[in-house]
Amino acid sequence: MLTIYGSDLSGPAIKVRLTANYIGIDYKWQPLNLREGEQKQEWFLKINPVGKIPAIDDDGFHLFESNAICKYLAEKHRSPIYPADMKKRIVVEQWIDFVGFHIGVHFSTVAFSRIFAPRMNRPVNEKALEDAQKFLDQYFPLLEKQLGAHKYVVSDEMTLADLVLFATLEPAELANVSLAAYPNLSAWRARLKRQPFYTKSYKEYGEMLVAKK
Ligand SMILES: N[C@@H](CCC(=O)N[C@@H](CS)C(=O)NCC(=O)O)C(=O)O
Repeated sequence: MLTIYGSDLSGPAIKVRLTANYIGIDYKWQPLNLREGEQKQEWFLKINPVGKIPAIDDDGFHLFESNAICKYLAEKHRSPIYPADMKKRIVVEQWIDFVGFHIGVHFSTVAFSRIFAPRMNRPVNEKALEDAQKFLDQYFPLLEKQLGAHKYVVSDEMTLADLVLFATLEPAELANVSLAAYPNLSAWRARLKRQPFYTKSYKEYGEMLVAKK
């Protein structure tokens, strides 16, 4: 049995959960209390020595890092979202890296500053926030172009790159990151939000955050 250790509010954990849902894998969802430091307890450090979520235990096989977990699940279940063909797979990897390095990093800065810092009474680095927003403004148009050329990020086929981007953008409204200037990106997002992999075990991020307050 697969156990996913996570938290409802963690983007990387959301990514793993949505990927498992999309592939159609049965799993046990095990939320950890990050505020209480459950992720640093000895039993969990045996699963992930870094002391972070998400991590999985798949019948004794332990793995951490959300992208590695998603690739493992897709590969294990031979899902077409992670193509077997070498060139097709590398192009998916390319977009996963692009999303991670040029969108995810900056999006996290904005989300942390606008969602979590106020909740945790932490100071906001305004310069870092402004720079992060500028990077997003620079790179969103590229995704807009991709999604204008075909149905999904890489092609007309859904891939892991879509799930990685989708999970990354989940708190957009709450983090006050407007996607209104990107109609293709917005329509792609709305389309995915209507699919069972999302509606099955997921509530809108904002709804969840309010519930957890
Ligand atoms: N690169 C990692 C990021 C993991 C991560 O930063 N997890 C955060 C939650 S979003 C965490 O566990 N924070 C608690 C801590 O650092 O103690 C991944 O993609 O899995």
